[in-house]
Amino acid sequence: MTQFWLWVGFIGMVIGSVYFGLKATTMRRKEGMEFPLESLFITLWAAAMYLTMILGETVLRDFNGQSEVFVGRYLDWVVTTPLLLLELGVIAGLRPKLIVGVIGADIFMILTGLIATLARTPNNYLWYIISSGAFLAILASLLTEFSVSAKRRNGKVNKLFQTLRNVLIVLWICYPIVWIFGPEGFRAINVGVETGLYAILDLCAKVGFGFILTSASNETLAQASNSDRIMEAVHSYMHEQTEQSPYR
Ligand code: RET
Repeated sequence: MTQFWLWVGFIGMVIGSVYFGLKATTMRRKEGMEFPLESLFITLWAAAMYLTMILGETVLRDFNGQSEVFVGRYLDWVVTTPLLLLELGVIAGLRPKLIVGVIGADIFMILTGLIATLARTPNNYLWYIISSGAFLAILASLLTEFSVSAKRRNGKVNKLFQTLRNVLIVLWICYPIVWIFGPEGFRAINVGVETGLYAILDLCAKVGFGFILTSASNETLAQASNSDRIMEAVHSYMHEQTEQSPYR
């Protein structure tokens, strides 16, 4: 059962990689081609990490009372979730400093989540709560800073942002729920079911998310990629009094 779902995850990520790879090729030299490229690296790294879990290289056996601990999952997430947030931040036209801050919170969330997975009861719950704190901060920033910034962009880019933000929030919230009912927490679901749920979530959050993103028109992707217009607005605002705006 566990092995079957790891294969589902691996094959799904490979199919996603081929799709995003072809998409990046058709978009070469076009503005916004970083979106299929980023989606490609996300699914490629996930495929690699699924393979290490299939082959057992990133699986700890008989660890602290758990039969199997999948460290590869965290090696996947610590690389891919920052890239997903980067994509969303660029679409929102968010200031780079803020994107870096949110990515910092995200890496903190995944690594403290790994510690929660490795810790014994009851310390695992302490780390779970610490990790969830960072998760709440990320959710809050998506609903405030990201959303406010996206509203300043053109209608189509803002619409794309809102769709992706909503998909991301719904999917990401499922992860800590699976964790708490899984073998790391209350042990209500076994490792096979947990692996299946994570595989489906991972495929939706990576391949599904990337598919929605890269299915937007080339024009929308080019505009989403380009934040010059925002910098233009900032500059002209800052230089209004002194009449030194280079964009006048
Ligand atoms: C953990 C357990 C500790 C508490 C929290 C968690 C959140 C994990 C999340 C993972 C998202 C993964 C994605 C993967 C790739 O597609 C680590 C499960 C809050 C939100 C989106």
